[in-house]
Amino acid sequence: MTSVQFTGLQACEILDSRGRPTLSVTAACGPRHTAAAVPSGASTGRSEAHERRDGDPSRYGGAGVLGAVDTVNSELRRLLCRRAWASLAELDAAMVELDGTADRRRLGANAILGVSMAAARMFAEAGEVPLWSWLRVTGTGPRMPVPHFNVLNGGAHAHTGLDFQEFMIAPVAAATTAAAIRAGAEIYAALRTLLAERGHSVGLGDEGGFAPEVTRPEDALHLLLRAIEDAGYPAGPDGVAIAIDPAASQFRQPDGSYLVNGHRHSSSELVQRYVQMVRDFPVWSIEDGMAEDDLSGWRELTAELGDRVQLVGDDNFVTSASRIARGAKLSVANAALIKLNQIGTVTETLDAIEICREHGYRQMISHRSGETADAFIADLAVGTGCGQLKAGAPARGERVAKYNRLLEIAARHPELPYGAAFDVRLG
Ligand code: 2PG
Ligand code: MG
Repeated sequence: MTSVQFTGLQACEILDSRGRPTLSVTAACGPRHTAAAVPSGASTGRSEAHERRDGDPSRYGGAGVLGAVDTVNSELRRLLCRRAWASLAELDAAMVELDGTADRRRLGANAILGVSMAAARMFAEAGEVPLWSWLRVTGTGPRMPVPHFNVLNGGAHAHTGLDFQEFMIAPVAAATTAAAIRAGAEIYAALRTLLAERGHSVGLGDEGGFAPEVTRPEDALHLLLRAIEDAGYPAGPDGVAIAIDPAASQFRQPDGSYLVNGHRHSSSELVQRYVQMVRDFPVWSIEDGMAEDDLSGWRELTAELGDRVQLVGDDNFVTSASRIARGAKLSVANAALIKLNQIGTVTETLDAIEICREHGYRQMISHRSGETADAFIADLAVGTGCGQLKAGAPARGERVAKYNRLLEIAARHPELPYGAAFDVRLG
C-alpha cells in the first residue's frame, strides 16, 4: 500500500436530506483533494457510536455540529498531518486512540468518520485505483450488489400509521445492474400509479419511498406485490423479491410486547406473524424483526425462519465485529446490516464484514435515513462483494446518487458480475 502524507484537512457544517446539520470533510495531499459527507440515522441502535451534536438550542434546535467541525479542523488535522500514514487502518486506530472513549464521545464519531472516509478516498487515489477496487476484504472479489429499493416508508421515517419501517423490492434475478435499476424505477412508478388510483397519498417518507395511510404491514406487502406485477416482473426468486425492515425496537412496548397496527403481540406471536408473511408473500429478507434487546425473541425468530430467509441484525449488531461474533455464538440472525457511522471508521466497518464472513453471516451495506449525495457506500458494496446494498427509493437525489454510482461502475467495468453471491430462497 502506498503511504500518504496528508497536507490539509478542512470540515464544514452542511445539511443532510432531512435538513439537519452534518459534516463535510475535505482532505488534501499536495494538489490532490478528496471529500466525504457523513450520514445520520433516525431509528438508531442504542449502542451506536456517538454522533456529536452541539446541543445549543438557539441553532438548529440543538442539532448543530460546529463542535465536531472544530475538532476536525484542529485536533484531527494535527494528527492527520503530523506524519505519513502507511495504511488507513493505522490512521483509524490513531483517531480511535486520540478519542479515548468507548463510543467516540469526545471527538464525535461523525467527526472521525468524515476523516476516515475522505482518507480512504485519498489512499485509493494514491494507489491510482477506484475507491471500490481499494475497499476490498480478504477472500472475496468485487461484485455488483442487488439494490434493495425502499419504496414504502413507515415507522420513524414517515410517521403514518404504518409501524413497519421499510418495504423494499430487490431485483434478485436481474441480469445486470442497469436491468435491476430499471426494474426498481419501473416498479416505483407502477406503485405510484396504484396508490393514486386507490386514493392514497403519494407523498414521500425520509428514504424516498411512498408514505400512504396504510396501517397493516400485510396491506403494504399486497401493494408491493401488485406493483411488481403491474410493472410486468415476476415476483419471487426468479424476478423481484421483497425485503422488509420492521425496525421492531421502534414499536416494542415498555412491557415487552409489540404493538403492530393496534394489535399487541408477544415475541412468539410476532414471530408467527412473520412466518405467515413469509408464506403469503415473496419476502426473502427480514431486518430487525425483533427489538435489539429481545434476545429470546431473536433466537426464536432465527430458529423458526433462519434456514429459510435472510435475517439481518441492525440495531442489535450496530456494525460491531464483537457484537456480530457474540450474536453468531447465540444463534441470533444470519446476516448483518453494515453502516459506517454505526461503528465510526472505515477500517472497523471492513472488520465487521470480515467477521460476518468468518461466521457465515451475509452482509447488506446500508445508507442512513439522513443522507447526502456522497456515494461511498456504493463503492463499499461493490468492492467488498457482499452482493446487497440498500439505499432507499430509486428517487430523490441523495438516494439515486448511490444507484447512479453503481450504474457508472457497471458501465465502466462490464466484467464485474451482478447479483447476490448466494442463493435467494423464499420461505
Ligand atoms: C435502518 C436505517 C436505514 P436509520 O434502520 O436500517 O434504512 O434507518 O438510518 O433511520 O437508522
Ligand atoms: Mg434497520
